[in-house]
Amino acid sequence: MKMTELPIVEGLVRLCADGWQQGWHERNGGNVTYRLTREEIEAARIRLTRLPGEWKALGISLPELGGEWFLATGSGKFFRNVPLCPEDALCLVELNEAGDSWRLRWGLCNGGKPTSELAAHLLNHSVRKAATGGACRVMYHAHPAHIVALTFLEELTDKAISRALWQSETEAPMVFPGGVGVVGCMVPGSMELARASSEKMKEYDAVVWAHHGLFASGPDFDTAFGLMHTVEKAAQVRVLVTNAGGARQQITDEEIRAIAEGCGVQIREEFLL
Ligand code: 2HA
Ligand code: ZN
Repeated sequence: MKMTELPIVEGLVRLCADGWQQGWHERNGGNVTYRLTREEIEAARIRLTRLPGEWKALGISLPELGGEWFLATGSGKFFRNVPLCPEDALCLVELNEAGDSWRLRWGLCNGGKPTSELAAHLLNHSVRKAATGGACRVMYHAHPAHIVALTFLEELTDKAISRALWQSETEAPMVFPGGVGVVGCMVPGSMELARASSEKMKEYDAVVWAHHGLFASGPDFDTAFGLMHTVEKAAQVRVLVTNAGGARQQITDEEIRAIAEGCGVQIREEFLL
C-alpha cells in the first residue's frame, strides 16, 4: 500500500476536493491539518521511503504535542490540485518531543513547506486536544464567501455572529449549540491571529476570522467539514435574506431553545435574550 492509499491521506484528499467544489478555496486559500493516532503513525512509518528532513524550529514551544505527527496541506499549494498530486500538495510532519521543532517525513515532493497557518493549526490542536480529552484531530480553515460577507454585516462579537447564524437556519443551533468565536481582522499567517484563535478555541470548536474565513475543528474529516458547511449555509441564508430586503420574521430565541432541547444539545444560553 502506498502512502496515498492510507485512509487518512484519502480522507484529507477528499476534503480538499470537496472544499474546492464548494468554492471555498480560491487560488491557495485555506489549509487543513490532521493529528495522527499512534496506530496511524505506525501505519505511515512503514510506508515511508525517504529519510526524514532536517529538524526546523517551529517558533513556538508546544510540549503537549511533543512526538505527534500531522498530515497537512503545503504552503502556497492549491486545493484544486490536491487530488492530482497529493505527494506534491500535502505533507506529513513530525514534531520533536519538546514540541518546538518539526521535520518532514513525506510529501512536498517538489519542495515547499507546511501551511503558512501551521502555528495557528498547532496552537489550536493543543487547545482542542485538551478541551476534548484528545478526541479532536482535524483543523480546517477555508474562505467561504457568505461567512466572510457576514463579518461585514454583523457586530464582530461571538454573541452577535452566533445568534445571527442560529436565527437563520434550524440546523445551526443543532450542529453548533456552543456558538462560534470571532476574532478581528488580522494578518493571515501571523502569530497574533494564531494566538487570538487559540484563545477562542478554548471555548469554541469553530472560530470566524473577520473578513477572512472560518477555522473549524472536529474529531474527523466529516465532522470538521460538516461544521464548516453548516456555518457557511446559515451565513448564506442570512446574506440571501438581507439581500432580499431583510427578514419579515426569524427563528426566535424561544424556538432556538426548543430546537436545542428537542435534539438534546446544550445551547449557550448567554447568547440568547
Ligand atoms: O492562503 O488561507 O490564511 C492560505 C490561507 C491563509
Ligand atoms: Zn485563509
